[in-house]
Amino acid sequence: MNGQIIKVISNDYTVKLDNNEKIVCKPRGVFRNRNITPLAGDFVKVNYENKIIEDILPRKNELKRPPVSNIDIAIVVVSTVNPDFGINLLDKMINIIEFNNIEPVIVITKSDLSLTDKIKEYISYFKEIGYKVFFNTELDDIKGYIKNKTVILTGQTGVGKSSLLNKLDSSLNLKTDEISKALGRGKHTTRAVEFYEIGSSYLADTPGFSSLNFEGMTKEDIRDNFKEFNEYRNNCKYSDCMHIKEDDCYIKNLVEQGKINKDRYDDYLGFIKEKENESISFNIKGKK
Ligand SMILES: Nc1nc2c(ncn2[C@@H]2O[C@H](COP(=O)(O)OP(=O)(O)OP(=O)(O)O)[C@@H](O)[C@H]2O)c(=O)[nH]1
Ligand SMILES: [Mg+2]
Ligand SMILES: [Zn+2]
Repeated sequence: MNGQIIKVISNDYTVKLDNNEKIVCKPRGVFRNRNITPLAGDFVKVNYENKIIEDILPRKNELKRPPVSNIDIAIVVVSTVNPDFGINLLDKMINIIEFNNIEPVIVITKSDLSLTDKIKEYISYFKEIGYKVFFNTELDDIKGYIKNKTVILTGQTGVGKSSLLNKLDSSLNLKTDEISKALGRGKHTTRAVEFYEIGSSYLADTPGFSSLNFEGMTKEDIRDNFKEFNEYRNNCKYSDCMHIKEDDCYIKNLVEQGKINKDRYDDYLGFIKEKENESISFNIKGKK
């Protein structure tokens, strides 16, 4: 029988079968020998009688932290205040999500506390370049958009990820504030992931992260994950233009004309610098 892993607690894998039944399975011993770990999100073949995961179907994508696979959408939750809205972190999360072939969807929280013109400007800009942006009050729209999708919630600690899940499904009763931090980061629960069924969607809450980097990505990858560059890149003089110091760079012109958001472009320059510094320290370490 086929199904999808929707919950992992140490070596217990809850599989939702195609007939909607849920069973708890163990993985086949051979996975361990081959160093294969089934992930929450995996589509699997199971032996129903023995409750064994026999096979893992090819993954569309997989993430290390949280350890999940086959994600369609990552909801990037950002608050206007507490913690303050920061375009740099948002751009970084979007870049890494794009790199993993996942669609980022932005959800803004705490607009009841504050909503500056600057944030409104960013919201319209993100919409203009093709991203979906919702407020956490637009619950029906969010539900409609994620219908039948496998979704993770990501974002800084305290932005309101668990609160959003509770609002999407009031029967969830997820812990918010301090307690959720302890749970999410606790040693014994780091490998625990659960997808909640909300309507016909699967959503996983993830603990807020403390640091993010561009591990495994090249400078070109970082460039190509800026959606608004791609449409116009053929207008640059050089086909491999990095849009930094090159002559006749169309993208730089668009930034000067205010058609590409300057803050986002500055974040791009910063990310490239960060990547360069990462490579330098890597080389130094490598020589020792
Ligand atoms: N005023 C207001 N408060 C909110 C909103 N969303 C969440 N909060 C509050 O913000 C605090 C943090 O919310 P959580 O849902 O625990 O945040 P989280 O993103 O799950 O945090 P971690 O689990 O630590 O990653 C809680 O006190 C919530 O009640 C909102 O839209 N408006
Ligand atoms: Mg939480
Ligand atoms: Zn260019």
